[in-house]
Amino acid sequence: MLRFLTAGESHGRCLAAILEGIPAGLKINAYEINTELQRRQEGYGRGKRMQIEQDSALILSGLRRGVTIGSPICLMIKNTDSRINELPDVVSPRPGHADLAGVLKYGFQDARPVLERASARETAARTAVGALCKLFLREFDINISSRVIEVGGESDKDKMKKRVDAAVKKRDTVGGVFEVKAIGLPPGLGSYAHFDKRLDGRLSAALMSIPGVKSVEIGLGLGYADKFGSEAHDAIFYSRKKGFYRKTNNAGGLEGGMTNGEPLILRCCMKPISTLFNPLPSVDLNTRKPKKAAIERSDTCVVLSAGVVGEAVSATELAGVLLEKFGGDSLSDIKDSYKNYLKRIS
Ligand code: EPS
Repeated sequence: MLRFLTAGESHGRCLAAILEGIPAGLKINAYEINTELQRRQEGYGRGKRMQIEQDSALILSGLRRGVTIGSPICLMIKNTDSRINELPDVVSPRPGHADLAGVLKYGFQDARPVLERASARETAARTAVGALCKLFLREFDINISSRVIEVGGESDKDKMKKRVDAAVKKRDTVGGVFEVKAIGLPPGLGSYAHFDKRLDGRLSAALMSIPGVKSVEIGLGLGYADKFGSEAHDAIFYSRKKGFYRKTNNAGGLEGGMTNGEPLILRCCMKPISTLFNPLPSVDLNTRKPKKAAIERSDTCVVLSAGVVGEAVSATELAGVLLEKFGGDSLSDIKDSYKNYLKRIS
């Protein structure tokens, strides 16, 4: 079973993660992990923090001579900006962020302790974990990518940029839609046997847990709503060369909570970032008097970056279900079991 924890605050000493369950025998290249971390920092409309941080992960355990040994892998991403104790109190909660609910939940006097952990900065840790899982999946020719489908309602690249520029001009923010795609998956990962083993549920939870994601669609998603079944479901064909195959993929590669051998297609809506430089009305937590929401350094648009995080959290779930099906001690044993499975189903 694959499990991991992340820890760390946006302006604390570091972001950290411990990943347990990666088998022995996987070559780990820190460069690959750091490439993913740099990808997460990119995107038109990213904020000033991205010029301060050059995120890279230190691998503190779980390796010998660059190869995993089956023990927990500890990753650490140091924060350049680590002024958690000096930064000012946040006394007027930002609509759309965790601020107010967090203050009420924990009984804090201000929202700084809330935003420090609720910040999207945490996704740097999950991106590092996901990068390791992508390396593992690549051993089985399973590859994951993402792309921006829409920004501020526009799907043309130039018009997307114009929407971001318009948001900057208005001291506003803009969201959009990203798509995650996984190819090379065998049928049969995940299970219908118990609701919590359904891979569609697990992937949806992972993606929805990315700060700012407000919807997850699998395949046709909401597009199923106005279709007849005969228009929606993917007819099944067979040929000796291809085995079982489909000519459509409305299911987005998942049926009955399991992969069906087609590409996995996931789409997420990312809400506009909550911090507005032209803030919405809020309330002063001390006086309860009306006060404009706090302004924190932030981004204008993070849809591309959220897609990179989407790849990472999806890779983590996919690595988990692959290990659940094919065992988890050594990479070579898992590969043998995987090969036998592919042979049996072909
Ligand atoms: C982010 C780090 C944060 C924000 C942003 C994304 O750093 P700072 O608060 O120091 O600027 O820039 O987080 C948010 C906009 C948010 O609302 O959580 C990151 O590393 O992705």
